[in-house]
Amino acid sequence: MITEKTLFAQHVEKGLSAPSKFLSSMYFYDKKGEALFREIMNLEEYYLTNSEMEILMFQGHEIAQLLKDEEVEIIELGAGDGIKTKELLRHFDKKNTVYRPIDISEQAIIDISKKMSEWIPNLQVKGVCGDYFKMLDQLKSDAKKVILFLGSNLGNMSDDQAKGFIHQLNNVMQKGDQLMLGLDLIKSKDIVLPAYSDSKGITAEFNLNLLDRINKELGGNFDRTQFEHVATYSEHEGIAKSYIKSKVDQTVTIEENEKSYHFKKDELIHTEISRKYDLDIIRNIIEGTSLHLDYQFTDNKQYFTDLVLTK
Ligand code: AVI
Repeated sequence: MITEKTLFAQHVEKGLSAPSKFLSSMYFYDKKGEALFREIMNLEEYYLTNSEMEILMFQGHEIAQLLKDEEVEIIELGAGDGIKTKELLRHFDKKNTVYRPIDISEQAIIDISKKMSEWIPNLQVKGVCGDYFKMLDQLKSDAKKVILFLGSNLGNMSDDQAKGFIHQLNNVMQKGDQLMLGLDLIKSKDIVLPAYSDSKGITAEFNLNLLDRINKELGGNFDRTQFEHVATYSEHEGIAKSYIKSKVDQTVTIEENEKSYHFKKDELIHTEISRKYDLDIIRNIIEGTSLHLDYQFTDNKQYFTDLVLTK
């Protein structure tokens, strides 16, 4: 059987042997990475959280009216801490609404289920642990489905990956089901860049934690003082990218792969993309699905958007 560890080791081998080195941001989220991401979400410079919170706090009632039905199943992909979702869920009739957070982390499901039940008593909370699509496929019920994918999580995919993801969602949705997407909007560099290279260095820690993870789980010997976090943002493309840069010429060994990897001075390992959107990009991504873009909500500063799409 292929274990998580083997998959991680294979990914690291592929990424560090490539002519332009890369590692996937998917591997940011071990326990430490999750805690660092929670810290990032609380940073003033990471405007995404407050912007989406503002939309859900002040327009949550209106959004809920568009999503309500006799019976609704609200399925949240990668629910996080639930603080923003709570602002939407509080407008639903508790008797005929089921809230189903889906996450690959069992602990995340336990935590969010407990918190949401405390915040909104009587809400039926039925968390599911596992792969999004496997779980969605199994959720057969007559109730209308509303899928939430908030926090600009889509932005960590390339446009091709996002297309594939939205097409897969479309395939598991029935006519009348809805998808609510929270997306960061394209804006100027002076706002986006500090969100990905904050002054306290939390994002740098978050990025470099990947090296610690390789050391811990795969027996690597990365000396993280010899690497640094680099963030870029192209206003023209609307894409922020994170890299880990080697400060010196160096060689790192990874026991699990029985191999050494060489890094030139200033060589970059690409670790994350954080896509920012406009409506044309979204229309391109949903093209070929039967999803209609019905409503768009934005915060006052027009930094962020929550879109409601209906099948
Ligand atoms: C989870 N995701 C939407 C975050 C983002 O903005 O791309 C992850 C993150 N990376 C650096 N800071 C936050």
